[in-house]
Amino acid sequence: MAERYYQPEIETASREQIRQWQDERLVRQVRHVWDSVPYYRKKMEEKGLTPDDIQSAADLHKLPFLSKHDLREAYPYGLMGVPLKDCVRIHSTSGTTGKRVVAFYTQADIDLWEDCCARALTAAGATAEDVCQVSYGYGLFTGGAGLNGGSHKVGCLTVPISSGNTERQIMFIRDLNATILCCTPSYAAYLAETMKEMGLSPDQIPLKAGIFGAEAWSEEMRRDIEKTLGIKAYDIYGLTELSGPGVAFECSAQNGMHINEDHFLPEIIDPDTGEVLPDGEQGELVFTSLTKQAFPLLRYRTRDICVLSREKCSCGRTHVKMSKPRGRSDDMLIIRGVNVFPSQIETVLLNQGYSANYQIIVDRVNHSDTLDVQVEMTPEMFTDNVGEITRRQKELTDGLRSMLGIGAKVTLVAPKSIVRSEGKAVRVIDKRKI
Ligand code: DLL
Repeated sequence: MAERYYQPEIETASREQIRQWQDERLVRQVRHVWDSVPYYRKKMEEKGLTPDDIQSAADLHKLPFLSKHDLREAYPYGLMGVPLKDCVRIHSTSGTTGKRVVAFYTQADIDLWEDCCARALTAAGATAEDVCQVSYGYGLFTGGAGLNGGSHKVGCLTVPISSGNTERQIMFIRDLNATILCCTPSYAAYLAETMKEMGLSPDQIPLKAGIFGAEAWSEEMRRDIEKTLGIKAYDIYGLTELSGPGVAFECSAQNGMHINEDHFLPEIIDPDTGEVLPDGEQGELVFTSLTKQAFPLLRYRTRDICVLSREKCSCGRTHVKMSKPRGRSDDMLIIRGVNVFPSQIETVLLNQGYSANYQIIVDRVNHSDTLDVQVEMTPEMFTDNVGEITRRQKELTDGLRSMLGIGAKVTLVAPKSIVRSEGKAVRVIDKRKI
């Protein structure tokens, strides 16, 4: 059997050991930030804190939060923890919700990031014998670079194809016998749809596992992709501000993602009050990076809403698990006063046999919010029988009403009429903000 990258001394360490690493690393990191990041030092001073107030992870709650707002205010160099000459790379977010976030890396930061990605690949079964096709975008986005580095560390033959050019993607998967596919779940669904149309059955597709993340996706979508491609589909989570993919990853249990707690210390807070919530309660995920040098964020509010669980995992790993984010608190739509997460809508659609090709359009007409959901019919259900379409639309409207508690206008559209995504899918158009 091929050698695995697995690091049981870290990944299955006792809780006491993990806590000890966190205590030591937090104390060191707070001192590092105090000495080298005036922006954060000022925030600590405003709260009357010095590094001496942080003796262990139990003192974490005393520290001030950092938010996206701080990152924008400090843009581009204000949160750096080392001189520019010690940095070797930047990555950046797409900036769709405002100014871009630019994150800096030393070589040590890159190494630890790639190590986290290698753990994720290993948990999905990758060894040096695998061919790993990295179809996340390369460039400023962290997906391509992160999984590329992780794949190298595992020793896979890495195919750095980036996203797009679907025909070429499929050609390489088949010609090079790619066994691991890394891309966004929406792109995986598109690749699966295309291969199905080409008449390829799962046993004609060499892939065995997929590492899909960077956007929210449902269990129903996982089942669809797994079935069409004949693979196991694993979730991976991360964000540019903390390095990129690999902050957390799924294991064979496929029910939650182990957070790499030796590098990232998680908390769940009430997004309205900032109060720390106990494990098992849903709230906003906050991370403290314990080991990063160039961009050492303390108590960074991710806006992602999820639950932490410390139940024993069948894979043997002891690091805490986060649930799939159920959406971002800033993705949450408030429609006629009701909180609506796009993932709830997706669940209804997939449960009724539709694909994840849909678009949610929110508008305000005569001072009242409107919710329109455009859904593609699958080729199998496609019909021009008006009675049948009306029946289906009503079925979906009823399903959405019982899930969301509000009415939505559903329009069924022809297969292939909604634009496919090669990276993160844009599924919500909120015209109220325009
Ligand atoms: O999306 C990093 C990444 C690349 C993760 C490839 C996984 C795979 P950003 O572009 O900075 O970084 O976006 C980060 O994406 O705060 C979440 O809201 C969302 N996100 C990331 N992974 C998941 C996931 C990358 N598995 C933001 N499920 C995060 C749901 C996710 N949402």
